[in-house]
Amino acid sequence: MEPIRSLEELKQRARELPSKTVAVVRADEVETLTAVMTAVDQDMLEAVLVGDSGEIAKAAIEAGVKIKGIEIVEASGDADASAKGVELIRQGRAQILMKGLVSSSTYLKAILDKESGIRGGGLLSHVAAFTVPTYPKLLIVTDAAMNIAPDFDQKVEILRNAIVVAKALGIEMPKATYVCAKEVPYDKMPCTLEAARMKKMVENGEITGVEFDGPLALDLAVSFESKKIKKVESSVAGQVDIILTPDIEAGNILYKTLLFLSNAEGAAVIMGATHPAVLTSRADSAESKLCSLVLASLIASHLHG
Ligand code: COD
Repeated sequence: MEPIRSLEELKQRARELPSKTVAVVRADEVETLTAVMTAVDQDMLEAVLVGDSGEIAKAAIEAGVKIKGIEIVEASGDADASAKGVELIRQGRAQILMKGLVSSSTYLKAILDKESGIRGGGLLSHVAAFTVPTYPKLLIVTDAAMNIAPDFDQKVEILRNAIVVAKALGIEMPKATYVCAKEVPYDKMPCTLEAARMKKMVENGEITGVEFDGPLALDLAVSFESKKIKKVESSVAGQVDIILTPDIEAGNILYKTLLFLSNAEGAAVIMGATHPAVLTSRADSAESKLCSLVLASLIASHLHG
């Protein structure tokens, strides 16, 4: 499959995929319902709404969407709704989980629950994909919202989860970097040493399915001009598909900079569980929530057919 180069292309592709079902945790939120019902109306997805049916009906009126015929699973409160949403995935009645008006940590804890959750074998992490007006292809950024201060092994897992997303987007051999403040290993900057160690792991075949260079500063990751000026020899510099950030602050600042200062459009998903889970922020637009849903649907098809 040809690589998907923008979120617009992603939405086109979603219409051609077999329809998946999304379980929406506390669907009584206007932007979430708007996104979900747009996807349903355009035959991209089916939905089960979880929450207080009275509140969901009110939100539907406010959003101006019709939810007649859509299944509602009654739940009261964040923890109950999160648990019931996760249960729908475990029962095979839904293949995508989506966060509505529920706190991120309650939602994530339900996914992670040892007894009743949907953990996969490895680490769960947040992966975002952006269409940026100044960049010619999708830019994947990780981890902006789940792992707070990952250690080195967790960063390797975070990279692996992002590689799965890139493959789902049709990028056969994604180019990835670990962004730091410098492009040479420097013992006073631990991230640069980690990036160099990761590069060795890729060279040794311990991490596969990716072309990796690091450390790279952000300018070198995305700018051929910078690569030329700094005379850096790298097949990755200037054209990365995946940016791994050192911690949640760096990831979140990059994520929000792209969205709020760079006119980017973003989609995001939690990877590493048995099924993809949408974790959007309350500030995200209905359009951004729709893109996240569509990304999750593409990943669900990639993972489970
Ligand atoms: N992947 C797999 N298992 C995990 C992960 C993970 N990313 N994180 C925790 N676990 C497991 C642990 O191994 C343990 O078994 C259990 O879950 C509980 O672990 P704790 O006690 O470290 O985790 P919690 O429950 O206190 O917190 C986990 C959260 C994901 C809720 C926490 O890391 C968090 O709050 N992250 C930030 C979420 C957020 O607020 N994002 C939005 C704003 S950016």
